[in-house]
Amino acid sequence: MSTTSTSSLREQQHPLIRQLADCIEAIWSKYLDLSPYDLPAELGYVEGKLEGEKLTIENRCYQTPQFRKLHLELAKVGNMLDILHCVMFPRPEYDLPMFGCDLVGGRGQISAAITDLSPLSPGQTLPQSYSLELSTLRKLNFSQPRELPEWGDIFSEFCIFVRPSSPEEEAMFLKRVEEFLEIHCRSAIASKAVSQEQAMQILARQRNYCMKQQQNDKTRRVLEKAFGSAWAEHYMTTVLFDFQDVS
Ligand code: BLA
Repeated sequence: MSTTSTSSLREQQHPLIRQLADCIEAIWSKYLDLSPYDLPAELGYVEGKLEGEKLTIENRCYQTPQFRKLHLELAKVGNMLDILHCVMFPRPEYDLPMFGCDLVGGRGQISAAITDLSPLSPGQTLPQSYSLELSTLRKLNFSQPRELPEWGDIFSEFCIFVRPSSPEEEAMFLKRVEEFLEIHCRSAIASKAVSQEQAMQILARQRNYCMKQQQNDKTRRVLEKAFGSAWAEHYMTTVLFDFQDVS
């Protein structure tokens, strides 16, 4: 399946967001066997108003044999806020971490750039092959690192959370996301299904990851102000961070 159809929103986004969106889709189509994933009705493209500014959300979703959902979202609030949100939800039969990335910017400056391969294995550790490969990546120094919120204990030691302060730092961030995605997609297509028992544990970890992410008040506030609190709750629990209940 081709991912190259044009997006109207993408052309209007901060250049780093545009480049990152292109990079994510290029790596997905290079490695993964993509099929369509249908979002709940009415949630693919949404518009609302935030403080008199138009909030537009554009979603791209796929599934693959190893991932139950690949989600790439671009959002824009007038000229105030540009957002890229991306999560790869593995199927619980595979012992794979959660890839996540969030870029938030406005008026020409990215204020938050975060990316991680977050562990879902029992014991909250990454599979050994990931730890080994990620350890070989060069240590990055950003001049403005940011502190994770309280719910951020889901992230790994390899998580990057910064305010990029120059074009060089933006390029460094983009490159690191590309490295994470290359490692992740190559590992995913080579991975073997785990036992039913292990899958249940992984499912519980995925649920924990999503519940923690649902505690992000900064995301919730933007959505609540534009669409109301019931819609924000629905969107955060069915589109951004949905999970299957552990029976
Ligand atoms: C921060 N997320 C933010 C911020 C905003 C949003 C406005 C604050 C930016 C700042 O402090 O500079 C808003 N993000 C959104 C909205 C959407 C979105 C509206 O994705 C979607 C429509 N968030 C994720 C993922 C990760 C993530 C996948 O969606 C990580 C893998 C992390 N975002 C994340 C973190 C913060 C953040 C850790 C900082 C939260 C804080 O400082 O409290």
